[in-house]
Amino acid sequence: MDKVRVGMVGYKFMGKAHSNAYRALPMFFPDSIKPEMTAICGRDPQGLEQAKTQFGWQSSETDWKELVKRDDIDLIDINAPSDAHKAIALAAAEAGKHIFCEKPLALTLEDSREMLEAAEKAGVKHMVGFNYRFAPAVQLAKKLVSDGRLGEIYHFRAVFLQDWIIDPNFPLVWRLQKEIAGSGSHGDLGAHLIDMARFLVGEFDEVIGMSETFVKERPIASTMTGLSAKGSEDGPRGPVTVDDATVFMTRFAGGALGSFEATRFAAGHRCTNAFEINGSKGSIKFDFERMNELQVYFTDDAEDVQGFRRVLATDPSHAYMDAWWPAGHTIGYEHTFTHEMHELMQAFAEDRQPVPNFVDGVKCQEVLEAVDRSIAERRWVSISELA
Ligand code: SOE
Repeated sequence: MDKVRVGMVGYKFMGKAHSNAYRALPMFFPDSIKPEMTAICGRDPQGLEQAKTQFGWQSSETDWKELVKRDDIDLIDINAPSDAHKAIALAAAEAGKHIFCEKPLALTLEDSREMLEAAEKAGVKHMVGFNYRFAPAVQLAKKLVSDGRLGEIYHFRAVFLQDWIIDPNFPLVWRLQKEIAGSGSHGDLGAHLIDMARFLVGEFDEVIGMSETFVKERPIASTMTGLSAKGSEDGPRGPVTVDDATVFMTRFAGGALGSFEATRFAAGHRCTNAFEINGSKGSIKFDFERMNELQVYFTDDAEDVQGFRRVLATDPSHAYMDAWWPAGHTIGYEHTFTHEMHELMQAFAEDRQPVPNFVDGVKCQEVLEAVDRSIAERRWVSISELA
């Protein structure tokens, strides 16, 4: 197989990020299988045409049902809003297409399980978009934990803090509507934290959480692109049906304790996706706003120089970095998607499932739902209850 012909559903924030990754791959990872940008799909013909030309797609479809039927497409890339994921993924699997799907995989655990089952039954490759795993500094964190250099892990604490809806007149966009988004900060941001925790520390055992919707009604949105939207302050308002903030605690199966906070009400924090891990031999700290760096502390450093050191994960020996620039020349958000698509293409080359895949999507959804249950029933919930 020398190329993978892609049909992509959605062309806004994630559509742009994925298109950029498909375009960058052949230039920076010339040994990778080449993704061919065969068709882009969206409902609004005008916006679609503009995206097709701007991003460099060969053709377009306004109906995803037509897209999944096309013989000239191998992979369906789903980055439409969350309520569309399941129907498209099931149809894609039915048509024998490989699937990449953005996170959170589905609106509910049950739906995500159906998607996994359909993909497995069809024998296709499946991947879920937890892009932050692919930051080289996060890969370094994984290596330090896996190699035992932090010793026994005691704590994982993570926050994903944003502030883009702190204005009570920010419009009621799809991300604030349960029937389209599934949940609010929990599924949008918390999902990334849960995946990061599973990647670095392992499976969750039990959780307890709480959440709040601080602004309960907002002006109806007229348009949304990325995280910006327009609406009229004086126009009609509608109910916010998701959480603005969710915090929870966990006990990991391996014995470590974890704490998590996802919020869109942290004034001054545009995209603080950060974690800290404390082990018996040391600690590490990561903050996506300084994504090229990992703070590392080892207990066996000489006493007079003990302290966190800033490791710049940009040497050729750091994951993916030999494909980019000389050491010290940093990379950004978009590179996480290029690395993610590289993993997907590697999975084609090696004929294996990419990682993270729908199994990881389902496991993340289990934790999301266990936290929701814990909040509704005001108690600790064991992940095994959702089996
Ligand atoms: C919006 O909150 C958002 O773009 C998420 O949807 C992404 O998954 C996250 O990476 C950044 O914030």
